[in-house]
Amino acid sequence: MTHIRVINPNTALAMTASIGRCARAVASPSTKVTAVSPAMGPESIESHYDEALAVPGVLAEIAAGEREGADAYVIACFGDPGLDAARELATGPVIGIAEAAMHAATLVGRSFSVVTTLSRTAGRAWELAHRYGFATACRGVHACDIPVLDLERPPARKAVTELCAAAVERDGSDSIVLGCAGMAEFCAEVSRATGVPVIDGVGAATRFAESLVALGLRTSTRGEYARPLPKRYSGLLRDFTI
Ligand code: 2AL
Repeated sequence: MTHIRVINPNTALAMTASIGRCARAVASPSTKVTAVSPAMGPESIESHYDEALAVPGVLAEIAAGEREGADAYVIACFGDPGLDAARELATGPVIGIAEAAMHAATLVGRSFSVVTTLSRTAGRAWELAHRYGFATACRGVHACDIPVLDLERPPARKAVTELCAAAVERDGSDSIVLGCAGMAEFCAEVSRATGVPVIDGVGAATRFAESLVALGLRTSTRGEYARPLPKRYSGLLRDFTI
């Protein structure tokens, strides 16, 4: 059995449960999905400050997964917080949902639009599109200006769906990438409303993680992603000493 640890980098437990449902809905029957969130960190991630302070909790969850023998990890926040550091720590593959969604989008069309939460998160989405090599394919990043934790409230689903439909028209794009793990459960509805492929990064990352495990592929330890050098960590970070 393949064990995938899906890490919600924020501490909102209702969102972790929703992320777990979305990952399990697409995972194969022989995959065990464990959805977790860190014991410390921000309740939602919608600034660079939130993102930076979410990373220690994400790394603690990777360390816990290593102790439990997880085969692969998903980082289920659209900023892909701590992805490089997690790869240095984990034995198995680690996939971020933004990276998974953007890769999936470019396998089913030439272009995509991202629909995100607050306007201030658009810069990070563009930064990741550039980093992953998809800046040309990404035709627009659109903010619904609904905070992450308000996505659970009923009006959010309609607002996000309408914005996705408008984004496809405005950008002339082939697909939609949902720019927050809290939107994962909107995927089917947005697909119906827009008529284009809609990519929820949680599902895409879960399936990519499974595929890499099935292919026997792990993060290369040859260069940059080698295990971090042992050294002393002090103060609040003392438990992170390797
Ligand atoms: C996110 C996300 O996926 N989780 C979170 O807390 N914030 N992304 C976003 N664009 O706000």
